[in-house]
Amino acid sequence: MICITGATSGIGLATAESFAKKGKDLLLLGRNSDKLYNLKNKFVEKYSIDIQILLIDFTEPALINNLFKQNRDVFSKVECLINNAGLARGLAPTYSLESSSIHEMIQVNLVSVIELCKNMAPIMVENKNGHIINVGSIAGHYVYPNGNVYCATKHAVRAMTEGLRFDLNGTGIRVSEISPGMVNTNFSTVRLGDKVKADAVYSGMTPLTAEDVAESIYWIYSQPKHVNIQEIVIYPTDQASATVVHRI
Ligand code: 8X3
Repeated sequence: MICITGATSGIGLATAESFAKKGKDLLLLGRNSDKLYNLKNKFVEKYSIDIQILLIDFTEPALINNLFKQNRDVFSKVECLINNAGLARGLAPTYSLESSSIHEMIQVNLVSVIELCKNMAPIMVENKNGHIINVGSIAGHYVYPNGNVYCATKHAVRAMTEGLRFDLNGTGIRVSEISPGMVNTNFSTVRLGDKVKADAVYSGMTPLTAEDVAESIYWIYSQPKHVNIQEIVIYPTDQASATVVHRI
């Protein structure tokens, strides 16, 4: 069973579908009950797989310990955890950001990821089987103007992923990260709070699609067990760095 966070849109949705197409059962974690159950109904019918849903709000990572305690039997079936849920809220100097936005990014992008890894890893060790794939960002490699807190969370995710690899070395559990550049999802709409401004982010260039990233995630997973792809950094061809983008 493949556990995916943030599966109702963007990279998470495309990743869920890429695994569903291969007949993999899914465990979807998130807070939007309607969207998750609609997705479940669609994929169960289309791909004849088993899908389980557990509702959790990643702005409240303190709840994750209990989620695992109450659903130990479900999590014990997980062979791969994909920590995809994450967001940017605002593209502005730190002192202009709402405190609520700062806390939301840290809770969802970082603390929840740590709590999920912390709870999942011992189960995988006990099962002698498992793979954790964290969705990072090129913002985990470079800090760009007005990226501040978002970049800090993604730098921390990269450090956390590396740290977990040390923790789990010798157990056979694989730990990987994928760090995408510009991907045309609702990421920029959430970040900027405006669809028109978000569309301008990708104007005149060809961004990655969520499916491009999902395909790489599946490839990371599908390597033989003795092969651990530590990280894939994936950019659109039109993007040379966090700040250098070719536009027509
Ligand atoms: C999303 C990519 O470059 O907007 O994580 O930070 S970027």
